[in-house]
Amino acid sequence: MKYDHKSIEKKWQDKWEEAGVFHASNANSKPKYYALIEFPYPSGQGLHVGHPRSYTAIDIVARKRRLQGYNVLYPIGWDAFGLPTENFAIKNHVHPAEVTKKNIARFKQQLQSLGISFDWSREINTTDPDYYKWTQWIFLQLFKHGLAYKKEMAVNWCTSCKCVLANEEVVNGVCERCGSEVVRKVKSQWMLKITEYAQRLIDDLDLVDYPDRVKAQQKNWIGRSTGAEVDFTATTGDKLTVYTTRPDTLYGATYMVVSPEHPMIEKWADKLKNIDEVRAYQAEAARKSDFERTEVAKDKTGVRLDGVAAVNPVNGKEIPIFISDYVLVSYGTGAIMAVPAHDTRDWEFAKKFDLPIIEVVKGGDVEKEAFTDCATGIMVNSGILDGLTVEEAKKKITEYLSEKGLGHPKVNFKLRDWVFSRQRYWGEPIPIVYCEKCGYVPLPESELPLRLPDVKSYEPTDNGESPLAHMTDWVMTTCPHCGGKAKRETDTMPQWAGSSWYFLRYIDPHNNEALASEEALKYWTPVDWYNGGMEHTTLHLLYSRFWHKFLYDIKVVPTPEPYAKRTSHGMILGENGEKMSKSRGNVVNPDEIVNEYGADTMRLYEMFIGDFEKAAPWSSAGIKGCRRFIERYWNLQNVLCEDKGVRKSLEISFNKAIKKVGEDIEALKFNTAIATLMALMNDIADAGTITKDELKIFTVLLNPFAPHVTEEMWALMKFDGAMACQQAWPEYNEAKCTEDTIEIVVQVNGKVRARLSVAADIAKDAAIAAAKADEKIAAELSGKTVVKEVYVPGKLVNIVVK
Ligand code: ANZ
Ligand code: ZN
Repeated sequence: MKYDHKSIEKKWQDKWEEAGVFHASNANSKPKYYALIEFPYPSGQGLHVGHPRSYTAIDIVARKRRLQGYNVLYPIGWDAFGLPTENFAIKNHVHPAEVTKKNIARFKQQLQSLGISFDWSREINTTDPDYYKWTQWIFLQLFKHGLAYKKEMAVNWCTSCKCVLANEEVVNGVCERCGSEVVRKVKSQWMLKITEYAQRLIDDLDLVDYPDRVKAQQKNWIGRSTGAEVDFTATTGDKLTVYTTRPDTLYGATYMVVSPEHPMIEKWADKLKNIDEVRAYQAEAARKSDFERTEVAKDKTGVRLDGVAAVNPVNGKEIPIFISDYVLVSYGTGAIMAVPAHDTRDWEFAKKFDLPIIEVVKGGDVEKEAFTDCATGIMVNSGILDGLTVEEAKKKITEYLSEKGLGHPKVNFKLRDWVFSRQRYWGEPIPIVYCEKCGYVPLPESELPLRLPDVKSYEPTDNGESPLAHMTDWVMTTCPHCGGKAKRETDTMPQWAGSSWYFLRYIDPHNNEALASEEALKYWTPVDWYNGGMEHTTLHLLYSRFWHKFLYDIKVVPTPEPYAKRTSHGMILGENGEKMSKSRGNVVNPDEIVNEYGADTMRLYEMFIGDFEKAAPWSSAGIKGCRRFIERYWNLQNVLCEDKGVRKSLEISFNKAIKKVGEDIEALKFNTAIATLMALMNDIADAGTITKDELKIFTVLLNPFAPHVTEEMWALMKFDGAMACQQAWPEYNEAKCTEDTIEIVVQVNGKVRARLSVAADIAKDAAIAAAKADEKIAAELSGKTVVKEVYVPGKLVNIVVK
């Protein structure tokens, strides 16, 4: 019979759905397993061949877990709010909801054609009012707990998207999405206090299994830094506090710098002789992004505040104060003590403005460059600190300052609060009204969802207001608190809102009373395995950990962390090794691959393409090789023999393959798992025939990778009423996994009772298990209590019983 992927694949997709074999159940005595992939944004381009790399990998894990007897939840949904849809809607004059509906239909059809074992009965959509009701509900809880607040602030403004961006969305000074210039704009914004969770977001990384690079990136982003705050006094009598990580270098401070936005400048305005020059500099700095301002390579600029100076608290020396844009208002105290001998930026600034450079740690040549790498250096020119190591000096000076009331130890974080409002239409309305009498008032929960009204035009306005602001009827409302006139918030939430908690909704997606029932949350959380992109490490992954911790604090979820294990896949590149893109003309259409070669080949190929965690270029030749392998498997039905069981000649091949495929799946080594199956196929070909039992095992091993063809084989062979995906994952015998066997003796209470042939490198547990599985030993042990088990490697097992 010829292998016809088209008829086979559609048939089994329908059968699975009819039988509901991938539906997870919330009332189940089996152990649970929650497998998760980052739900897609249903873009107009349809599915990219990169999507199935992640989905297939976790599908393999999910399918294997089902075969291992778990109740598996592997859900899917749509992260459907966001700019591309809105921009498309503006350009083509269609409602974003219409665009979303169409895009979802296409994505769904494409995903279903791949035979991924999603539980479609739990499909969610972040733009569905029944879903965003709960996104709004969470926002209200944040507001009620003081973690959502409104603030006038300079924000990142994308000149092309006409929209505020979070710090995380600004990459190398440009908009992450469109690559356009990002400028500073002062606007009133909704903010979320993620900074309140900074320490816990670091500490609790110890509770989870994430790749080291992901943990490191999150820690870096949160940026915990320890040092001290030190009070300098200005000649005006005002206190000027700095944050420093190097209090030991205090004697080397030869000038101070305050950020151009520092409030003290206003206070000193009438004392400054060069106030015009200062103002001009402030205006210039306001136009730059933090990225531009803090770039190390950038030429240092600044203006000396003419008319005031500062006094160094430890030696009473008077030093000048500058404003410069390399000091940010939003970090530390917005003011620094500058130590040019030991800080590169200060050194460059001092050279340019001809300021003194005083060496306080010995070991470098501070006339040539700043000596920064001085952890082992000895203090000089430092009064009470002379002769100490840097570490000793840090401790001593901090104690000294604390005693004198001149400073104290201080921890700072780079992490900033999350700018949460967007001046766009296609997002969740923020359920807050503004009343002149009562201020910002939350909508009563009974009024959720606050639906997104229809508007005539989705164009953002140049003055930075959301299109909702034009909807006078919708905007004008009454205050839930005093009943007086009030205005609705017209900004919407960012795209990250819906994805910050979506994995909780899958658990109980049709619940009208709560975001999910307590019972269901208790059963399913945390997510056992979550795979997604590295690009989300400091965005979605961090945001959702923050929301989850908040929900944990208010007792909505039972676990402090949302995801027990996180992994990341590499990108799939074009055949030329470059990123796939329309402009490069190297985009592979998944529909064409599925159509021509079948979903099983596509799946197998994407898993075989290379190291899962690394980028890999597409290869047409590779696709053909995978197709040939599936055809070889299909043709095994022509070489069936009458023998029973696994034949002696293939015993080692099968045991080895079961072991290796199982272990490789757990370690994300899908490519070597497939290579193992290919080697097993070769061994079978050498044997010339296959027994039904051997074919059964091969079929179950291959099933998570190529689910359709294996189902068809199972049915054709009339193996056993149920489907291949409902069988048990095969077991292996450790002793039969390697040709390299040795003989060990098995003793019971010191008497030799059996001799066993086992793998030479057998582990203790496996050796003892093999011993107990032996018939004679089992008989010896029956009815007795094992009190001790000893394994002397390569020699013997002794079991002591009572
Ligand atoms: C004196 C000093 C001497 C410093 C030295 C460094 C080396 P992290 O590790 O990033 O926390 N700083 C403090 N506030 C700043 C701001 N708002 N804008 C720009 N720079 C600021 O770095 C803390 C160090 O960065 C602080 O320690 C301060 O310079 C500077 F040999 O103080 B240091
Ligand atoms: Zn009111």
